[in-house]
Amino acid sequence: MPITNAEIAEVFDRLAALVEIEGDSPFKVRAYQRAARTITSLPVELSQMVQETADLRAVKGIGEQIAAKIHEIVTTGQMQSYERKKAALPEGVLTILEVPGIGPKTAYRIATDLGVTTVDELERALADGRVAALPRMGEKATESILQTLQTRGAKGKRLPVSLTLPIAEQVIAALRERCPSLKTLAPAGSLRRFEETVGDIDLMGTSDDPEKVLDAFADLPLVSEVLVHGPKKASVLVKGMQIDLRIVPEDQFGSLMQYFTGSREHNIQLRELAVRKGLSINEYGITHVDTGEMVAFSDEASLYSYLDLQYIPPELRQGLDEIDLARQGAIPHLIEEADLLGDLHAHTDQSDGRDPLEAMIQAARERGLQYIAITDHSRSSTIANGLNEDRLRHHVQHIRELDSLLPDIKVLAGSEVDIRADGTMDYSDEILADLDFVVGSVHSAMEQDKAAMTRRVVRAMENPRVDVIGHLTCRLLGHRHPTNADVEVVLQAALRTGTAVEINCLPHRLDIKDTHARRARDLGVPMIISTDSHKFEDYSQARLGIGIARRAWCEPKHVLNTLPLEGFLASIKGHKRR
Ligand code: DGT
Ligand code: CA
Ligand code: CA
Ligand code: ZN
Repeated sequence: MPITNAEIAEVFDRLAALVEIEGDSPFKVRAYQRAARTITSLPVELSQMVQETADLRAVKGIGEQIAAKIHEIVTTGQMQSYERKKAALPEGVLTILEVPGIGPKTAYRIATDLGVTTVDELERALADGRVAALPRMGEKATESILQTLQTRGAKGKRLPVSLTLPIAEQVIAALRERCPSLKTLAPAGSLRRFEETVGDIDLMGTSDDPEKVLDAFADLPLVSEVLVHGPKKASVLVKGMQIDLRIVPEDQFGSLMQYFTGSREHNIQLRELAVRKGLSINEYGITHVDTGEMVAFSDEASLYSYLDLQYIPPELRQGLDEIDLARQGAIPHLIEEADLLGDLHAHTDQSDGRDPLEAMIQAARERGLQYIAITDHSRSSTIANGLNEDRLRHHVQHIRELDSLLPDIKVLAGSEVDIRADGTMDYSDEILADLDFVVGSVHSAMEQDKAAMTRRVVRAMENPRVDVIGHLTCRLLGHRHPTNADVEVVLQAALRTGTAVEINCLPHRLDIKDTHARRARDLGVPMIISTDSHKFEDYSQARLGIGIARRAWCEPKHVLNTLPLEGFLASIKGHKRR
């Protein structure tokens, strides 16, 4: 049960904070922080290095002392110096430290001077000015912390699904490594339904030895606080997010999963249906009310089938009309990640991406994509290092040269072109005409009123060279509200002009959102799921867009980049470029 690099890094990060609280030398603090960063970006697992008795000091940034600490945590699962410091801390410091914008010393002062131990209390102390009165705080800082607290990332608050998913996966991976007796382990709740924000993470598992699994769960190095620790269930805090874990025997897993996946509304409707059949549902099974006989379900599909329903994918369990449709056998086969054959929005180091063109193409090939569009920023996006006409010409030429050498992938020479405040495009029509693919996006003057913003986007759609509108509402989760564009009017214009609408997969964007995508689907507006990759790892965010599309009841036919290249190009051209 080896400890992962991410977990070791987390401990070093917290150690740095505790050392800072103690007022020890800043040199030490920085050394631990640096160690955490080094460890995070290490390509090999430290546990493996220790096992192979490799010299850790050979790693740049890891010296004698750090190496000894790593050795200790890998071999014993704990770091004594950290555990000692942690045990000596006043209550609440670690919890407060999880809140973004609060440094170690401030967290300590808030806990000791103000006696604040929970996030709720912290929120009050922020609001009534007690925190602002502390040294080095002030009103501006407290206001921004309060704002963060209210939108994201702390106990009792909701976090975007895109940020929650990696936390859940990290915990699942860590627990799996430590618990060979663990069989199934998967998220339920709002995370599984792919709600836009998640209040807490619900994990469901099966094991013959639940207590052992729950003990290991509470002991995970990622865990900053244990809230509940019982025989069947435990709750902990990881990175400020509450995680509940329930473990049952295998033959009950279907019922457990169904119950805790929700949504509440869906479950209420399901229960009403069951009552009409003389049945009652709970987390353990379905009971025949007249005889008292209970049936257990090891998987969800057999539970739905027992109620004469088609299986309902979690993303559709929203308490709308899904149960009626399942009774009629009308639940569609929803789009899946493997259906995506192309990615139509990617940046390189020519604008604000991290990786060179070659690396972006290579990663797309490795993902098995049949086509991609390279869409660097246009000239007006100066902060994003947008390309002027001259640089664009060279870039396009370079893309086409590379493309001609690669028989297994089509690389389209495109651009993400700014839609200017008046709705005109940032390159001339002549230049646009020479591109294979054009994403039109708003990146400036985002505060325009409804009429102006709507007119602006519609005008861009009316340009026959604009294939798709990128991140239509421009929201940044927790940071920026959507623009005032009238989405209904814009979608109608998309339909009329044959312009596609993007589902942007960047974790902080997720734009358009599920309800907009549902409307687009119902109207027949073509959609494209794009990652807007700024580095090659971003291609894997496609699953976030898939989650949105699935919540919008999308099948492959509703999303253009499920088409093979020829079909995709024909469809784009057929829609617009007559
Ligand atoms: P969240 O955590 O606020 O993002 O939303 P959920 O949906 O994950 O809600 P949560 O964590 O409170 O509970 C998970 C699911 O478990 C929920 O969707 C429905 C089910 N559930 C929880 N408590 C109850 C309950 O008291 N009655 C019923 N019928 N279902 C419940
Ligand atoms: Ca939940
Ligand atoms: Ca929960
Ligand atoms: Zn972009």
